[in-house]
Amino acid sequence: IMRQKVIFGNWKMNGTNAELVTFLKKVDKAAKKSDVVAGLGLPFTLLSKGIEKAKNVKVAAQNVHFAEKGAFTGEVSISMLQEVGVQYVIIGHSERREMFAETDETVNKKATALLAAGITPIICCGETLETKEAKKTVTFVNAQIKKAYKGISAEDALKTIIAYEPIWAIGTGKTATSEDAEKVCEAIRKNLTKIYDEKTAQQITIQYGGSVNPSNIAELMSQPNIDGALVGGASLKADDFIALINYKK
Ligand code: G2H
Repeated sequence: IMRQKVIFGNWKMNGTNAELVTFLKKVDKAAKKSDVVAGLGLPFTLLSKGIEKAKNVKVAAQNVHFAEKGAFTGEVSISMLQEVGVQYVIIGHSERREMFAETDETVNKKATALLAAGITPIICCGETLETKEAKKTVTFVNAQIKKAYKGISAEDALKTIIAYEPIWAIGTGKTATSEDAEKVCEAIRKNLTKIYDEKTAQQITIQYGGSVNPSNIAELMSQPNIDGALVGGASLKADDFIALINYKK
């Protein structure tokens, strides 16, 4: 995949199959006419229905285990996701890092395994308020990215998406200013140039996430290094999601 405008919703632990069907009836039509790649991160129980009903909306899982199979109670493998047709997986979301022991190492293992299976990982990174106030955001995020991409070739890196989500902006109503978000996304791209090369770095899609909504998306998307958005709360209502993917209109 080449660098493109990619707006994904992230339903987190929300939604029923019935709600998803109603949502997609409206959103799928809008996605067909939108000039961005629209997608939806769904809980495991909604993936099959999402894939069945969404023709113009990509479907992502919100987690996966890196092992092929085995004694991992409560986990889902890559081939299980492939069986239902999943093509994208969000990995390393800060909620999983904070509450479910996700680490840079497991993120790297998941990214590596997903790429080997031909699935696009959406790799999340982002700093806490404490790190931001200590002015260590770029150092911290660069370290997360470096560890996430450890051992991954430039060719495979091109098949990934990065989501920069400052933790202090998630679900708090506090969005990073578009300038702040741009600065960090620019730093991430510079870091990718160091890890790989300029050409590779220029082709990787970088999303911003953290209290994105219909009224702030256009300004965020107008930043040169912000190619897309990962949207939680505002992706739950069809009308809001349609406004997000039609931010240009
Ligand atoms: C960040 C984002 C979606 P929200 O977690 O991944 O959620 O838009 O609700 O801040």
